[in-house]
Amino acid sequence: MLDALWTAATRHPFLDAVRDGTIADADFNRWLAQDALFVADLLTFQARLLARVPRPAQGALAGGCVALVDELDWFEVQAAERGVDLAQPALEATLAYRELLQRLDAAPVDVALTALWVIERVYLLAWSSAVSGTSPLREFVDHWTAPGFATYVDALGVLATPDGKDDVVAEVLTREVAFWDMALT
Ligand code: HMH
Repeated sequence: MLDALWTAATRHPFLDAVRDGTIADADFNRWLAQDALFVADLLTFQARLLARVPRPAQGALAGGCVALVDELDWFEVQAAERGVDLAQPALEATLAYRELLQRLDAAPVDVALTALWVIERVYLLAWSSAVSGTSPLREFVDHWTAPGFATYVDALGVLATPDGKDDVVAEVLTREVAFWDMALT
């Protein structure tokens, strides 16, 4: 059941259309604005998690927070280039993901760290499926498949303890599928 969810969250018509260059601007721009909102929510979650992780996890978590701040800058540049107004209301899938992140604030640290690893690993795998070399959206694909991002995901993997945590893993993956679905509606 988890395998099927990993596949659904990392192989999606949205990503196929990005790879093939057939994605509609309106769909891509919708994803862009909602993902900027998600990244802001993720930063809130991660900053709070940083405050309670054990000492050996602080480096990866703190580096990730800085990367998310840089990412919000990057989203603003991309949105400006594409003429997208980022001041948009959060759609249903974004709100549902926000609700999950807020619940994870109160979850045990090991559960929250495992969720964070899934959140990032799923993005690395998802965008890897959109690699083509010719996509007009190559800059986005390159961003989410960069070696530095893969290294970060590996570092989170060392901290994650997914055994026996199928419920939270499934919940994150379900939110990811809904996020791609939203982009294509
Ligand atoms: C929906 N999941 C979603 N957006 C992201 N930017 C990431 C994961 C990775 O940070």
